[in-house]
Amino acid sequence: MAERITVIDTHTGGEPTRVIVAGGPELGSGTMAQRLAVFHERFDRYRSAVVNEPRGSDVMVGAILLPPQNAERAAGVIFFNNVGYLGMCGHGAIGVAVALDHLGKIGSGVHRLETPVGEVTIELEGKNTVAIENVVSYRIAKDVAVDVPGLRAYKGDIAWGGNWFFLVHDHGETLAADNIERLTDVSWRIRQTLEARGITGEGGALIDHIELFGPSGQGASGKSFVLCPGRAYDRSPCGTGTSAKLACLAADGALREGEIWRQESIIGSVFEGTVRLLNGGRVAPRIRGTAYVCGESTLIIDPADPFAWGIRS
Ligand code: PYC
Repeated sequence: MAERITVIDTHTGGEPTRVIVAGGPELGSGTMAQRLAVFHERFDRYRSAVVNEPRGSDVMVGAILLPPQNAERAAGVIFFNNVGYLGMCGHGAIGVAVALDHLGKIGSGVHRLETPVGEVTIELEGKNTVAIENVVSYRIAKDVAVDVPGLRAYKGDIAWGGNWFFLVHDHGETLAADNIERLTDVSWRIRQTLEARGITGEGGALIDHIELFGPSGQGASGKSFVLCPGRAYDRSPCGTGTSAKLACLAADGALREGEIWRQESIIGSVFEGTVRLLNGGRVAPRIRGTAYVCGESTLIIDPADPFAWGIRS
């Protein structure tokens, strides 16, 4: 018999989030980190069915809504993409907030979500405007040199914003929408070299997001190109990437508490970020963006369909 999965599609600054609201796998009652492990080990085909072709694409990020451990929280959520799972996802959390409002499950005001890397706050400020307070973010290394074969030497900062990022400023590339193929190639080769050289996040964690920075053409504080783990670029300014950037700015003394940093994406969408300064050079980042519901549908997984569980490369 065919399986049916109900989803709501949203996009946040152009970056899609497909939210599973019913019909997803049964992941138990553990923490979101424990449920992520169950998802990965026993039900990974659902991840592929929801975000990969023929129903999705490399750029699609998925989110599964789950009963929270703490009944006072709005929901638990696990984010995933074309190649695996994300600790947190900023644009995705903004999309989830708008989807929860669309479902009538939350109203305006402050709510909390449980994620595999900790709780985050979502504040629904209007029908489409959401501010999230992300997990505590921090930089662990500044100006790490990496010599990329066939390209050149780069220096980047390693920072956590809910995922691990390598943030590069002096790259010599043009941050423009008509240069995305080149930006993808450069970022991917930087990522591969980091991995080959054993340059990691804390505890040997893979650095799977690369951010190239440059000046904004539309009056924002800066512009970025963000390459995600599955080689798709983020259409939004990337919530966890902006959090990592805010942590670096604060560590350099270049951002005061409450000062607004406007981060422009490679397609021109903008997030506003601020920080609360914490002990040990860490920050609590707050990211504001807008998301829209753009679809409501039922995915059908027909066992007779040879690509029922998605095209997995
Ligand atoms: O907004 O944090 C984010 C994100 C991560 C990957 C894609 N978007």
